[in-house]
Amino acid sequence: MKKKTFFITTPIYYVNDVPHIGHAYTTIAADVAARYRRLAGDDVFFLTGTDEHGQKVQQAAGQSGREPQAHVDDLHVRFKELWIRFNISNNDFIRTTEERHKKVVREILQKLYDEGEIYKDSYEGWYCMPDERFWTEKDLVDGNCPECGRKVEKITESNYFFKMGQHRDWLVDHINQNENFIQPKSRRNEILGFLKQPLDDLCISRPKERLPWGIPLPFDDEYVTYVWFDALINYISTFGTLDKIRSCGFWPAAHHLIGKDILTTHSVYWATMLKAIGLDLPENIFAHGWWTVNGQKMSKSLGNVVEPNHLIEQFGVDVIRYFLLREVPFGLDGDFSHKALIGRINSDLANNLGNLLNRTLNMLKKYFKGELPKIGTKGDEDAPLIAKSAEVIQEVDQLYGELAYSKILAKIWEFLDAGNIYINDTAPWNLAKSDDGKKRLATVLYNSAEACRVIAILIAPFMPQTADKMMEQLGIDTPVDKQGLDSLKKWGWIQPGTQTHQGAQIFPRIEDKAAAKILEEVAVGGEAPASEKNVETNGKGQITIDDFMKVDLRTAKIIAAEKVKKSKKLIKLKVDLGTEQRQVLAGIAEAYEPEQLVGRTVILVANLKPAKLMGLESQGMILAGSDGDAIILGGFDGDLPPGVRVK
Ligand code: ME8
Repeated sequence: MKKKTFFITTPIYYVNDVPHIGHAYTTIAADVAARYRRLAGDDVFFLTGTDEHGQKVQQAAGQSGREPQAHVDDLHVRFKELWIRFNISNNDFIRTTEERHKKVVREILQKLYDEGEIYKDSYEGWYCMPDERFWTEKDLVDGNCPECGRKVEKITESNYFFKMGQHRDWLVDHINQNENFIQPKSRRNEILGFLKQPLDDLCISRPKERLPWGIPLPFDDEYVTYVWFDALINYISTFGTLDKIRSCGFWPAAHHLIGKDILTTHSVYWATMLKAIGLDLPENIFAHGWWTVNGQKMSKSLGNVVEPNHLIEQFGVDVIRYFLLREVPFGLDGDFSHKALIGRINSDLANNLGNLLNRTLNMLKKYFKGELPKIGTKGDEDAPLIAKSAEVIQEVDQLYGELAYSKILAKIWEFLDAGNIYINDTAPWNLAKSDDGKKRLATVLYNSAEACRVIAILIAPFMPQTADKMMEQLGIDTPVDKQGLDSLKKWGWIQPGTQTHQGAQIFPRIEDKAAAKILEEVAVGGEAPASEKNVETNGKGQITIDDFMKVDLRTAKIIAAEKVKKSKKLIKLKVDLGTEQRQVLAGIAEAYEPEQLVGRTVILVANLKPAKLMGLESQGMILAGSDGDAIILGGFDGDLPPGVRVK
């Protein structure tokens, strides 16, 4: 029989910054679905990668003082390495600067141009630099970008447009007729609402003189391709030419997993692009929710970005994989806190999962020298356990269709509870007291070991390392993927006579003292790794250049200033960093009037943990020197644009 194919993707992430927990979330979710389909025996293709063109990346490269290519060559590795650490099983990692991708982008552009789907026109609009998007007058909110709230610029220029507007009616029909095309339902309604308005054509070029970092249009080399038109094509460029995409067996994708921030680009831009290219639409675009940290938006400027490498070092890979997908229903927003994470480790992993495996192996060792006995006397408690296993296996399979990760884990844990209850109800410690009881004990421990194996297979997509460790302790040599879901079809796969080896606890409890220490560290030091918190000196009070470079000094232009009420010293500043604006409080009111400050370029410590002064948040600190009462702001001899790194 021909194998079923399954194609799943993540967004390709911008390499303007290092990966954080939000990127890890989507990638782990895709990995779990890919691993499950492999266990089911499907032919799986799992794609992730990096988005390396466009304004954001060009700007980030400029700030690090490098050419864009050198910048992306360096930064994309952080993503690749993190995915290796997280045991991500992607089949390909695509970079949009690779020739194989650029070739397909050019092929598609030329085809659409030749077919009259792309035209040139002069355009006047409001442009948001950081978001790289044009807006019409009516879109603006208080004159600013409706998406990020930052200022926009009026731009008139000639550009190329993709005839997207003509596709509205069929797209609405498609969404209405295919319930699963956009999930969850609330997001689907959002897009249907958006499509009630006329749909504009899409500007798909940028003049090279304004933005050189992109793929040149094959029919006009004065222009480069708009970064989204380029990036979306990654989902098919992985297969080579248009002909190969049609014959590879993986298109259309089963799932494009994305965050809710990029739903319009996927469900409208990408869908209409595919239609124009003549390819089928993906089966499902799933827009999951947004992670905040302790109730706050994660942002570099607030210094609260959760660094996944640090979490892995502290808690281990599988714990993080489990927590992210268990804590929040996929599709809803979630809040990351160490307290919740420790709670899950202790209750779900140590108390429940660890306990079932541990007590089973412990009793096997005690009563049977670790060797799995044959089934002996059957009892009333057996059938409910076996029935629960079958029910959970079936429901888990259905829930994968909805990518309902949190419910899947809750279901698996129902079976775990059933396993622990089975042991409590059968009370093996009493059975061990008589010869008759021992025959029943053999059955109870056989069933408990089989329950542990079933659980190991079911959790393997979420916690692959843990599943392997469980198999090792159960003495099973056949790898999880060789056992596959087929091995769950009938109760009793594990062989009597198997020699089990009780090892270390797979999830030790985090005791109260250790938990308190972790929480205290987080409260004091934000999310930075300990190694970055302590600057070591060499005994002469000197630091290394690496230590100095940890301080992110940037040029910042003051765009507004006002005295803080009831404070003699503080001035509230709004500063522009090129890519963002920040509020900073400076103790310079006795030396400067607010009007003197607007328009000046100052030096900002940009990665300082935000602090509250007089109830107002300060997102950084500006540098000044003082001699007695005189305070003088640091600055430059000449003009520098905002956001430049100061070294
Ligand atoms: O948008 N919570 O890349 P990007 C949850 N290059 N998920 C989050 C998150 C958070 N706080 N922060 C980021 C781009 N994500 C484009 C995509 S695709 C053809 C081009 C995840 O680096 C989430 O998946 O800004 C979100 O959609 C994605 O990272 C945005 O990554």
